[in-house]
Amino acid sequence: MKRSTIKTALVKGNSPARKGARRGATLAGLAISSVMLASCSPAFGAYRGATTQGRSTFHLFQGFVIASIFVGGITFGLLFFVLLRFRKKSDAIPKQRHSNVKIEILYTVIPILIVVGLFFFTVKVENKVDALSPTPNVKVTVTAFQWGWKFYYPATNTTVIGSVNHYPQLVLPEGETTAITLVSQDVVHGFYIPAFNFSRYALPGVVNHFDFNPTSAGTYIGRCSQLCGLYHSEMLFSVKVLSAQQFQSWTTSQAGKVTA
Ligand SMILES: [Cu+2]
Repeated sequence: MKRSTIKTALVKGNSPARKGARRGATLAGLAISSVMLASCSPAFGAYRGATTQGRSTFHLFQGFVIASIFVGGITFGLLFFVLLRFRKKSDAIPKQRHSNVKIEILYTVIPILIVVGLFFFTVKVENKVDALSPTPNVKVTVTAFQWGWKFYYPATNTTVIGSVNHYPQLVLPEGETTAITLVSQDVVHGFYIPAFNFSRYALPGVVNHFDFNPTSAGTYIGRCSQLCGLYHSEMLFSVKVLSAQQFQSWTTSQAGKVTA
């Protein structure tokens, strides 16, 4: 093929490189669409959240992952397009230009808008997770200590206390608001319930308040998420979410008791 013919083909956009780039873009598009369509609401390996608060955190995480798939897809798509479209085809020196102000403004403004968007949704969800109900149905004081947890229900004077050999259970009602007061008796601990997408420091001298609105009955694992000493790994507990009725009978049966 003559050089002039190749040149004409390039100008007309029928070059093999262009076809390759188009094929690459189609494949990238298909890969992204298949990830999106694999499930209507993919969890991306996260817990879906067994409380209304945890559910909001999950939706925020989902949004972040979807945003990163889009950004990554566009970035890699453009990268491969440029690699294929503008690879060396002849010894001719390509058209030289100093800068492209429009593109520079575009790739500065778009990332700023993305960060502002992510920040906006993060603040919105954090406010929702930290919101405290003025009229909680149940109150529990959680005390972290080396190396266990104490759950105290002031309304019924019920105490559930754990030890290194016995993991305590925090019992909560489903569909109701439980106000938790979190304190530490000695060092810094971390009150972490993975299925609730929730973790908060238990700090000596600091009183933390937060609400849980469990949405599904079941038993969930909880643990200390802050290295707090020799038996830190033994600072496990469980959370049992009962129906409101079952919870009522549990509190009645446990009134005034101290259980380990
Ligand atoms: Cu701890």
